[in-house]
Amino acid sequence: MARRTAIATLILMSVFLVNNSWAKSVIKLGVVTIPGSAQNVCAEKFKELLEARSDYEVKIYHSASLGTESEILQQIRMNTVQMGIITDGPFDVIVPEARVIGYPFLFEDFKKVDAVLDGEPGKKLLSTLERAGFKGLAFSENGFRNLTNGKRPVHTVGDVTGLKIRVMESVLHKELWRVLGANPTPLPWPVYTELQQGTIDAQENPLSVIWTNKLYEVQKYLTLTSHVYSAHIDVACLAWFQGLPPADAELIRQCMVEAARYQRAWNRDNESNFLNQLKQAGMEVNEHPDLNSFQGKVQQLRDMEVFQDKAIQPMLQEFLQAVRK
Ligand code: EAX
Repeated sequence: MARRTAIATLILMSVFLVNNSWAKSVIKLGVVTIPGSAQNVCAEKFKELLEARSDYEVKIYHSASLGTESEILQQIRMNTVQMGIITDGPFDVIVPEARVIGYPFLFEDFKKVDAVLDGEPGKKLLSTLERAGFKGLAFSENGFRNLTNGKRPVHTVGDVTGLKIRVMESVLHKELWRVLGANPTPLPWPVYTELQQGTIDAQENPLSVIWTNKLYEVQKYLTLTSHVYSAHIDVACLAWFQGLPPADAELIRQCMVEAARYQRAWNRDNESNFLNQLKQAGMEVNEHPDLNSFQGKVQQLRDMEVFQDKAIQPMLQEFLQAVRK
């Protein structure tokens, strides 16, 4: 009898142990960027928070190990990857409304960004993503994007003429740089090699990206254009998310909201640091370009198809009204 009980206990214990390790659900999370990048700061924080509060294990796939941002988005839709922290640019091919975040010169400063993205307009945009199979959880950020190039100092929009510039795989960004007079080529991230080899002359990204990826080694000139604000949209596969126990889903959402808030503060606290380091690394920086000349040109873009599309107009009007408040 005693033997039987012992065996039964052993079986129970092993079932418990096996179950316990197997029960640990793994969440695959994709980012295209290298450790230390803006996306990764958010991903790491999310992992830390969720793992501390639950049995989930978050596996971060970074440095393009899952492919480009557009490819990660497809994998999230198919639930082969459950979550991603993806720059807003590539979303606009799938959900054109996502383009409104990158409406040129929309946000005056980070305060406006937070008011709009954390407010009703941002919430509406996140739910619009459901149409395409994404659960929009939060916005973390890349930041305001600035132009770098290896050819010449850029002061006015005229200096951009003919520059071969790499843009994100985004309808908006390609059109924007065409209107500004450059010669845009959509390419997935990263683009260090193309810049080094000179197949492209220029690119545009926030200061953190330029610093983290050592673009100062291959680009001499930096112009603080802040032409668009660039968010990351932190998403999950909608079908997967909806299949979770509601308390788990809410915990995941909450952890991502907190991680995003933490990451935005990190980005902002470090901006002037990044700029100083870029100067020290030898970049020639134009901190006060003639932004009026850029704004004058993008006026055309605002009246164009990329923003006039009927699907985009209501969202755009909502964003425009919100920044005026
Ligand atoms: O963070 O493709 C891009 O230019 C993005 O900004 C990229 O995710 C780097």
